[in-house]
Amino acid sequence: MSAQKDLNVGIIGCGMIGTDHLRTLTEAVSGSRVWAVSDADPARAAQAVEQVDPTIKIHTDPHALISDPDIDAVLVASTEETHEQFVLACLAAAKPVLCEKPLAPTAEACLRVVEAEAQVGRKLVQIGYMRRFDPSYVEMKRVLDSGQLGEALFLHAVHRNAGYPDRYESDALITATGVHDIDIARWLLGDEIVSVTTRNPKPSALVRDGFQDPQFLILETAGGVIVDVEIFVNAHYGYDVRCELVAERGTVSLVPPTTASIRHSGVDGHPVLADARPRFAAAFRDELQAWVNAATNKQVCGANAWDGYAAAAVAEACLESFGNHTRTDVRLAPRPSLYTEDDK
Ligand code: ISE
Repeated sequence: MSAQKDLNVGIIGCGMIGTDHLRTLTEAVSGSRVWAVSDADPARAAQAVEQVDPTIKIHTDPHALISDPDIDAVLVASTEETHEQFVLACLAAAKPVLCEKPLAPTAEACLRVVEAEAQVGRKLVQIGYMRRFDPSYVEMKRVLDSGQLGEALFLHAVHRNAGYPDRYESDALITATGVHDIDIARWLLGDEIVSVTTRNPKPSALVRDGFQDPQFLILETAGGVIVDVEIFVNAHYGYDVRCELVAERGTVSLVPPTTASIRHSGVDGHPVLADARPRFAAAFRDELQAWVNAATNKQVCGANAWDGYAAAAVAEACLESFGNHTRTDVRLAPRPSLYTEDDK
């Protein structure tokens, strides 16, 4: 019997995350090969392949990459306003697609993708919520699902970045950053978030006027679990993602990947990582390996299009509450039957 052929992947978007995925797929994932890339800036595409493997083909038109008969699966890492059109084109071509988060900038646009996939009648879309593959979160879910701690009661989450690019507005703390915590809460608890409240402390004096940083979200699930999320994107000292699950008989907390313990100048401590890339290196690698394995069989794993839509709908409710600080219901469209097998 012949060995299975490697999956030929096309990557759209050669910015930081697209180039990281290009490198990880090439160097650390088995069963795939990056066949072609495309970027709105052809020079950036050329630079990315030059750094990793100059034999990779460059498509100037991303739609030509999607329809290239040599491409089996597509990774979308372009700017978020372009995600919808590329994912819809992948669905029309019946090609598995891993789309970076968020699936699209609005819940309405995410829902169009959900509806298109439901029409196709089979799941092809995976969303890059990579925390679902992080060993610490995986262990947290395993312990909760084992039942040994009883039912979940609270989830306390902290999401701090050392610094944030100036081009972003206050909304991005929810739509680009807190959305990871929204997704992980839904996944860990196996429950939909039904209402949200955004409460903001006084902004840090170290950020520009009018930029609300930090922010605080309170999310309530259908099953009555309360999730609180601190988002602070100019925390200065480093990248710090924390999570503690409180259940009836115990708690589980994340242990960030440890490097070395350093004793220096009278202090014994662990260095704080600089950003998401070292912190979630294992998660990114395992996410890509799981996607390649699933896509080889024309399947997906991890967060699906419905998860992408639900996270966006919760984020939108948080933005609504940001304006008035009141408890706001999350309004979800009916879930197509394609996704009901994932119901917990
Ligand atoms: C950023 O927006 C991301 O998407 C990263 O994945 C996340 O880890 C980071 O903290 C966010 O700010």
